[in-house]
Amino acid sequence: MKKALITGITGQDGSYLAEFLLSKGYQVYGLKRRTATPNFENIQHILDKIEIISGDLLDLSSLIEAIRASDPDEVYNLAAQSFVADSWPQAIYTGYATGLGVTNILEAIRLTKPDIRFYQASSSEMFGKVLEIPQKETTPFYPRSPYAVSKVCGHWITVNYRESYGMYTCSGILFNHESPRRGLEFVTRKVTNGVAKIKLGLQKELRLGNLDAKRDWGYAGDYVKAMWLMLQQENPEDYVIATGETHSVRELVEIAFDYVGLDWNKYIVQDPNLMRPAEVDLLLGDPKKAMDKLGWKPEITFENLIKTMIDSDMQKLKAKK
Ligand code: NAP
Ligand code: G4F
Repeated sequence: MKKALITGITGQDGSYLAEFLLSKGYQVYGLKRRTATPNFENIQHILDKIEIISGDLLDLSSLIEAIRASDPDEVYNLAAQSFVADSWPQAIYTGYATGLGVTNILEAIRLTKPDIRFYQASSSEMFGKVLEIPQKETTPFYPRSPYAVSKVCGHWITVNYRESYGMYTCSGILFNHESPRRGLEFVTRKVTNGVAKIKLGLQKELRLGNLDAKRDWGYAGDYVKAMWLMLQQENPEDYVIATGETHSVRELVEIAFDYVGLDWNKYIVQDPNLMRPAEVDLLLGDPKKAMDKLGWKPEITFENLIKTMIDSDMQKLKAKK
């Protein structure tokens, strides 16, 4: 039985990856930092099938202990301060967690079990003010937020440990991926939850920032399969994972309000406080390498993804009511 350690197991991707690895027969361990209130919502349904290990990406000793305790074949580093907007007011913390945290986990692996196969959650945010359309593995980075700068650090240290020590380390450069488990602060979930609340009479308006920004949005359940596939190859390499389609926030809003039969113009309020100090205007990925080498492809369309998220938010809100 293969063993995997997932950092960030309570997050969106961690929960889908844990489910996927369990379905492949893995023994799954999840690193969980201490929080004052419980946040097991995404993994509640599989808690009896996985083992939780206490630890924090900022605490090297806890990472070494986590690797000793789980003795994994594969480590998936998904933990991060992942909300771009908060990376300006928390630039230093983001640098520690999202950037230096990657060096911590790589050091823990190098010192304990260097033949572990390692996955790093790199991000399309690294392309930032894009230097090429569409973006692929060879496109240079131009990060536009403290988050993206930290991810570039995490990305290159992953490449560096591969080249310096011959370790099996891969980065997946994942474009935005969403699901009903997406945090409420990210724009897709903010919109689907807001639309559901408006439809149910629980909210009167939805305040958003930049409606012109474009993203290549996919489904998280599809993307975790690519993470696993990267670690099953003969040689470690980096891959872009994307749908190859881009949509604006305005299109997202239109699709969402249309689905519940409402006119979005009546409810959307543009709020200057939600504009970012530096924006990433357009992301569009080219997943050709992943399709050719990994045999990976996205399964769910953008429109269906948004509809599924609205259905799920409706259900949750009705259950609460
Ligand atoms: P998420 O829902 O925000 O989950 C982040 C996870 O990291 C949570 O489990 C969180 O734990 C944990 N974490 C944060 N700081 C930690 C620390 N210091 N020590 C240990 N754990 C810590 O993020 P996601 O959407 O699943 O994304 C997973 C990873 O992929 C992240 O690295 C993100 O930056 C990257 N990424 C995401 C996307 C996307 O579109 N979703 C695209 C590209 C890359 P708590 O529950 O305690 O907060
Ligand atoms: O949903 P977002 O906050 O995601 P963003 O910034 O693209 O980052 C996500 O994807 C990255 C991959 O490219 C990940 F690395 C990262 O961890 C995270 O998962 O914002 C998307 C767009 C932005 O252009 C933002 O300015 O939506 C725009 N937007 C407009 N109004 C808004 C809002 N974003 C948020 N969160 N909230 C708004 O009210």
